[in-house]
Amino acid sequence: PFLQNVLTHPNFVVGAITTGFVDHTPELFDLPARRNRAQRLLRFLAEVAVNGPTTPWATQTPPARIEPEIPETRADAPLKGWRDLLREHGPKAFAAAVRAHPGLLLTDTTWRDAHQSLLATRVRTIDLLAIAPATARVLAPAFSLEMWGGATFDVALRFLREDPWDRLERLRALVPNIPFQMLLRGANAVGYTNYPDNVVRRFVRLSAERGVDVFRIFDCLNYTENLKLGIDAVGEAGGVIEAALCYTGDVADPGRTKYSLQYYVDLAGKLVEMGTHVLAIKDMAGLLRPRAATLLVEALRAAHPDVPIHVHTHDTAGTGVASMLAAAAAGADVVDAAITTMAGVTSQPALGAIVAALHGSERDTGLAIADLSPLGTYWEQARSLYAPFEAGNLSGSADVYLHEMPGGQLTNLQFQANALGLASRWPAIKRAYAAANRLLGDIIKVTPSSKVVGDLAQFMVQNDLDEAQVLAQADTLSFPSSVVEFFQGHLGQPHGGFPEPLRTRVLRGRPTFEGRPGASLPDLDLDALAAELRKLTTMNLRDVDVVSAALYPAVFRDYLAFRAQFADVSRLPTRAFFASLPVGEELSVEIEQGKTLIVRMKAVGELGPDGQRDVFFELNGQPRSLRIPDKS
Ligand code: 3PY
Ligand code: ZN
Repeated sequence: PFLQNVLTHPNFVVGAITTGFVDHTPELFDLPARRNRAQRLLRFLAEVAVNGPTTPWATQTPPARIEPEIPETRADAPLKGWRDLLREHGPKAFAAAVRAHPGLLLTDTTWRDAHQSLLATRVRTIDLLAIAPATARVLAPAFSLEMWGGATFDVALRFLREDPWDRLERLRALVPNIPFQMLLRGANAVGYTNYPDNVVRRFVRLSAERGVDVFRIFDCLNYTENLKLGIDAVGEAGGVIEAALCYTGDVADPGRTKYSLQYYVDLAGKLVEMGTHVLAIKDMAGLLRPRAATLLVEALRAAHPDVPIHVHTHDTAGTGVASMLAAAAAGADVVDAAITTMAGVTSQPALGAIVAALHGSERDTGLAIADLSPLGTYWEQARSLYAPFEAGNLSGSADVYLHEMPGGQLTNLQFQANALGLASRWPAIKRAYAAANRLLGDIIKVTPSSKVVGDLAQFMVQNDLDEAQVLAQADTLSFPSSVVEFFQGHLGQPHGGFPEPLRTRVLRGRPTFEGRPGASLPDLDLDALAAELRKLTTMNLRDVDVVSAALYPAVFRDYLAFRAQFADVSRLPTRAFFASLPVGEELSVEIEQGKTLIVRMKAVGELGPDGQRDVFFELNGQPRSLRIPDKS
């Protein structure tokens, strides 16, 4: 097959072969995939040794040299949990049982939002798998584990070079008992734009089939037309529908009237009418203060006594635990928290703190601090492997009440400002963010509407424009495309309409959309896409891959090319994935269950006249070497 590949390779056919052909053309090695897996992983390690990390770091700090302590689990203990009830009796009975449960239930967000908010979403499957058996046991009483959705899908393919579906399937196998929860961006699915309805439906159906149980569905403008698509798709797939009210403003402040208690109660009424099984309050920035939590939960509880209420917040200012306790006292059924060593600041409030606070009370969570301890220890150590991606906020900040940035975006914008050498402008960016929000009409800010506000804020800082200047010069400024598209109606219709005269001045006659933007998108021909992808890869193409390609066309093609060149790098331990393997250090890589490679890097050679370096390894005791072009 190797010879066959050489003979039929397009470069060979057209005679474009150079002496480096075989080295530069790794896809020649595709067919005997098993045999060449080891070779391709060595190629990856060699590539990182010569040219540095394939995933750029955000800080100067390397991954720690540590093997996180994995708690022992007793294989004999039976695994039971809320998922058993869900599977046996369905979403409606599940919701009723949750509502009837006296204690406060918890969702652990460590596997999704916590690392999205603290570590740029970089946590890899291998480190989730290591702690999954212990998590399945310790958190068996939990409502759910949030482990997918939001940015995890994109970042897995784009930066971690691993398959998000594979993550879902492998974790599911280790955690059969606790419901898995994902964050679905309504018509934006797990992306940043509107997708055709058939893509959203197919994505949701496959997610449910592969193991997602609870779907938290939100829309970045709380636009019910967009929400309806997600709600219907989850309903058709048989999942638990958890439609979310995205929370902004302050319902306890009589001076902030745009997003009032009545606004949220009305919205909740529509979501219940549309068939949601659970109501989520999604406080993506951490603005829900304890008093507001009391008012909001009490109002929703009074309006919908039978619908479970699930509250999500971020601990950005430090009020997270207090707000969740207030929500619990007011009648919330479930709250989100993160394992304590992955909690706080822009992440969720600390799970251990909530458990301790309610211990012995009517709302006791049924979890014990001592049992949680090994999970905390594991994450404390595992987190240090991700030091290159630490957002690095050493404390919370009550500034969030002024700028209202979502937790994930806050760290992301800081990351970008640092990368652009604009770290000293960070205070200006925060002020500009608040100003941009006012200019846009005080909108709900969450992916992707938060990006519109962030883009306008950066534009204002870069061009030294204040709020009044933007308004005065709007006719002539060349606004970021996300801002123009927002005003055109590409995200949907904001509560209270678009601000005028700014909209007219920004659009200058460009077309506008009324209603749900996705409604005018034709269905995507998924069969044609599958056929096209088959031409690109010799990999066994699954239905889920076609959906990945529909959601992220360029990113997925890039992932396929990477995978052909370097095999499944998700099998590499995290330190070896992010940083060059130190010479002499032994690495063990389980490429499939029971099949382990022992790799030792022996040396990186001098730069040759052809611009390449030899990298010498020992693979299971045998010498191997690879030539890698030095890109420096
Ligand atoms: C996401 O969309 O990724 C979010 O976490 C929104 O809060
Ligand atoms: Zn969040």
